[in-house]
Amino acid sequence: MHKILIASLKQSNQGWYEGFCAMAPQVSIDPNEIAYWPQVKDLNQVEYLAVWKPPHDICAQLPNLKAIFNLGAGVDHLLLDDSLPKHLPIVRIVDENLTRRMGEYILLQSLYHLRSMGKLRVAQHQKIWLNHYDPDAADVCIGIMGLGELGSHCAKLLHQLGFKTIGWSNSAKNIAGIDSYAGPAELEAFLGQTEILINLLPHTQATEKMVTYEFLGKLNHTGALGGASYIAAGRGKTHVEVDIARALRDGRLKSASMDVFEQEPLAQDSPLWGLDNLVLTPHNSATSDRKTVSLQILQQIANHRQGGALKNIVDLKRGY
Ligand code: NDP
Ligand code: OXD
Repeated sequence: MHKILIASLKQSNQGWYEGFCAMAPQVSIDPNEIAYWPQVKDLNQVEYLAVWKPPHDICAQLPNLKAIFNLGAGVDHLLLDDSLPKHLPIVRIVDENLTRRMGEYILLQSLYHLRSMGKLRVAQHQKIWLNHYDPDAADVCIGIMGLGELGSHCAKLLHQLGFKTIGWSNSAKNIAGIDSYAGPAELEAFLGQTEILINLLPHTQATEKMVTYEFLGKLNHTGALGGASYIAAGRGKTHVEVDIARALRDGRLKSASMDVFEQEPLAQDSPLWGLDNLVLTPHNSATSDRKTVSLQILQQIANHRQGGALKNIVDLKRGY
């Protein structure tokens, strides 16, 4: 009987199913218990659902569901679905592999902007030997919005690399070497120092369209970097793309890296594609690893079946 159902985007549904089946024996779960949408025999038997952007209303068809597992870290796509049952636990991914990948992306992009790689690439195309001096990382302030699982890991890496590193979140944090700012009251003080702004916020009502042209105007534009840079890897709906394009054109932003967009895939006619001072990546800064994520979810299911508590449950009131 199918007790565990996977419902992901069409292109990854079967891949996740294969990942789950391969990992199941490690936690003594019979792979025959696993199915992927819509190839499931009896919807009444399903107890655990693993999803990424599932078909709308799927939960209404599963009367004996005990828990929903999100196949990624961000749950905005799920919480926006008003058919989602509010009484069931929703579990998100907190995974070392995913955290490490995000760390790689943020380091790569931070160094790209510190070392003026965009400018040097343009010079290379024009065969110009550009005499250029970059500032010391210790003189450049990086500010991370969102000091959760991903943001706090990135903050530690950036601090180790020598950047002056600060962070902003809902609640104050105590991370060695990182100055912590919290809540709306401390946002301006945070932005006023920040030269490279990293956005690792979840998409919630409170964060929607937060990063605007005006918001970017509050960054530190006169620091050692000689301007401000923006790196977005949380969610596209937390910023306003036309404002970012405008800021990149008129110099309010010196440069940017964007992995997340208001609509994905990014529309062919978006002005962002053509900007030399923007590094654009297709929402792949930290893709969920099939092996580690499948195993983690199956471990949670095995533990829950024995009466254990689920970990990493989403707080529906906060929305992340
Ligand atoms: P967490 O829930 O661990 O952290 C979220 C952080 O944001 C917390 O520090 C939280 O504050 C802060 N925060 C939330 N709302 C506000 C607000 N209104 N004002 C200030 N701070 C706020 O999430 P993760 O670190 O695991 O992931 C962050 C996001 O990254 C995900 O939600 C997802 O959207 C995105 N993501 C993108 C990926 C990609 O490939 N591009 C891959 C994986 C995730 P506090 O700590 O006080 O609660
Ligand atoms: C996630 C993502 O939230 O891949 O995990 O965006």
